[in-house]
Amino acid sequence: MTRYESAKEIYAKYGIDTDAAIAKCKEIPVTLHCWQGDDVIGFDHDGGLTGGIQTTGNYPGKARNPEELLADMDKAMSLMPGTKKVNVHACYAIFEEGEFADRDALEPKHFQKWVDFAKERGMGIDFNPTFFSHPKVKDGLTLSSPDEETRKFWVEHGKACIRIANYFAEETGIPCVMNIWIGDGFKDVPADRMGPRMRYKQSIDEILSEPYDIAKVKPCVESKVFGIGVEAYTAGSAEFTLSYAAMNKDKCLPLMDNGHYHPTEVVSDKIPALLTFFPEVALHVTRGIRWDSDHVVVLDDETKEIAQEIVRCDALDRVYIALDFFDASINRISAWVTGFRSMQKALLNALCTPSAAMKELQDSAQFSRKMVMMEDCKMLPIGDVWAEYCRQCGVDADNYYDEIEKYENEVLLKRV
Ligand code: RNT
Ligand code: ZN
Repeated sequence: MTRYESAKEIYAKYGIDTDAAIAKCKEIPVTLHCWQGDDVIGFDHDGGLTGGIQTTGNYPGKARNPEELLADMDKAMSLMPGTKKVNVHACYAIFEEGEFADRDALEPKHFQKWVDFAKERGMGIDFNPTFFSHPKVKDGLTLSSPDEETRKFWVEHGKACIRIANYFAEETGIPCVMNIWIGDGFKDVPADRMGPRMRYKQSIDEILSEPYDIAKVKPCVESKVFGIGVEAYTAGSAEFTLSYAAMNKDKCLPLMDNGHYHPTEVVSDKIPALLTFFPEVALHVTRGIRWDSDHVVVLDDETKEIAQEIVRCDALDRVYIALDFFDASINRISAWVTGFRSMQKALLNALCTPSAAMKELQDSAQFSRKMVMMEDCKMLPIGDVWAEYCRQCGVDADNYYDEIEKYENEVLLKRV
């Protein structure tokens, strides 16, 4: 008997069909963000990263141009099991030699190389307007700016991005999740909290007045509690974005990034709360250490619990799962692969959990038995199911770093 066969028998005693879990896991799209590959810089500006987010570290070999970034993504994806979608930020427009378009004038053609890349690999594309790292961010503000020219510029950027998101959906045949996140806020106690929020609301209204079909383009609003340099106040707070999404349910989705809440709040608990009201919700899965640090996702308790909730709520088709982390202190390809695999492990683990049985124990108030079963589940041989999943997907279950190290020596370290 192989280890997988033995695991299969053990899970069967809990009523779990591991073959079905593996088959299901293969179909769940997880969106891989392009920005881990170059520390959230992109191709349309020379300056550094702004907006209250930060990459730290100076590991050698980061991608310096579109060719390198796409090659690195390819290398990373070759080591990942499962269905991938790619997440592109507007600042990753790929221009022809001598060509340039500012953010308010971006067109679908500036993203044609991304479409080619995605189509060749049978992937969909998600998209993000880039409201940071640009000279038109005025006094730290974009869509909430009191300066009308500034606000308008960023509204035009948002509208351009809707058109590009539509192009992605049309070309790939897969809906495009388009996430609006702004870093607008204040370092110190504001004298006016409502003004920026009223302007932000008006700006999102204006962006979403651009025609689109919600079946194809799925605009999201992502909240945030604070950023570096905007510790006292953010315009797009949790209450603001959630209310906006709730009041505009037919036009957009709420997006929760699990680094964007107070440290004892958990997104896993918010998922069923939102699913009670929204047809669809979107996630950025990340790992914050003490702050919104965007460490690489690992198989920790909260990542597992996020996956558990999506599966328990039978909401795999209602929750868009995207990754959002950026670590510049380690091999960036390894960061991508480890983060993606961790999310996949969490999903496979959730699919191999006897949730229905435990729900019954809860509903019949058998809490002691439920606790015992939950603890027993932690010792089930998920590693053997994972190994079989990886085998079926044609990737190694472990030791993938050897391959990355080879690429580092042969490719990354030559980038000087
Ligand atoms: C920032 C948000 C946002 C960004 C990306 C790059 O705190 O999480 O989603 O990380 O848009
Ligand atoms: Zn995010």
